Amino acid sequence: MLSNISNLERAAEPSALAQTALRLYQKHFFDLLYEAHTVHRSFHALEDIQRCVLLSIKTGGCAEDCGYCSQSAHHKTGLERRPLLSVEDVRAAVTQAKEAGAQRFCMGAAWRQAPEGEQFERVLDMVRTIKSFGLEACTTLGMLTLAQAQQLKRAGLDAYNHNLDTSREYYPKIVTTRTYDDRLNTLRVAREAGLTLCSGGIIGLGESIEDRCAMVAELAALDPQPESVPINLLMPVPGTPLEKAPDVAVTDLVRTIAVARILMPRSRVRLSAGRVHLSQEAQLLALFAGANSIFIGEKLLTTPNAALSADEEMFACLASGDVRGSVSDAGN
Ligand code: SAM
Ligand code: DTB
Ligand code: SF4
Repeated sequence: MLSNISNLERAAEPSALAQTALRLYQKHFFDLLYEAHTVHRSFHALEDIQRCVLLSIKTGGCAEDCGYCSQSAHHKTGLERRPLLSVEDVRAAVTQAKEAGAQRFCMGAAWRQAPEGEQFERVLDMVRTIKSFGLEACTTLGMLTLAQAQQLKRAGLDAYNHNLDTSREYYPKIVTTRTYDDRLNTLRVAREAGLTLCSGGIIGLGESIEDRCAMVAELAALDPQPESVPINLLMPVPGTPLEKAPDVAVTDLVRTIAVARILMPRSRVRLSAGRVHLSQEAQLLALFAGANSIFIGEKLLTTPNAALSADEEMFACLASGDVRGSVSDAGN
């Protein structure tokens, strides 16, 4: 019943891998779940679910026109713009994140490309600050030059986040101010500087099943594969072109995670944006299918996240099987 995905197939071209991804995606839901969970168990410890905290260090006014984003200057979203935070602001946020049990701290900036000069120096100081707390450090600052990537690496940065977002084919329907190859190039630059890669995408942009599979295939074809793969469920933002994008079935989100888990067995797959729209059961299904990280805290970058208390309850259910609120309480 398990697909025998050979090493050869794993190292294949994105288009060949996309066929494999589609074949997996279209399996019976339970067969796919079974296979993904089997892969998950053989590569990861079940209790290893990483908690990360996000902080928007520079908010809004971005020159890119990403159709989903609250921070693009091309859309009227009413978001309050905020210039680059101070290192002390970041220190306070990292202190709080550590207290909340985070293992990784990720800073996001609404830049098309990371700036040069004082602002970049400040970001390097922020990275050093995160590392002084013993947390993994990740940043997402837009496009990078090799020299910038090397400076970030020297400051102690572990990972660089830069998402492919969707398939190569669908990409121009979502973003017109940069190309898919620009994205892949920044990933190459970050890798060349010795940073680990965090790259994933968004489900719910109106994309087809084929687009989802092609995106996972593009990621899986990177050699080496990204160590971290965030799968975001679109947070629809009023004022963006995608504010009324069609809803996604939970099974489709879970199928995408399962395919990512099978094709990138060693990567950390992150159940990222959109948890606030998922029931506890849906999130548990995503974790069963191979996700092994979540963002914690009340905010993602600009949109709300699941409450810490709800996450604690979810982890308690996982650990003990003590389902709060019994079936009979639910009126059955
Ligand atoms: N400007 C940088 C960039 O685009 O690489 C970093 C910040 S950007 C907000 C980081 C990622 O967040 C995007 O690549 C996208 O995948 C995700 N994202 C942004 N807005 C989102 C939304 N409304 N719903 C889900 N994911 C979103
Ligand atoms: C990623 O893939 N998801 C995170 C992180 N990488 C930077 C960001 C999610 C942002 C969701 C929309 C918002 O809060 O603005
Ligand atoms: Fe800018 Fe990143 Fe938002 Fe695109 S996703 S508009 S690059 S902040």
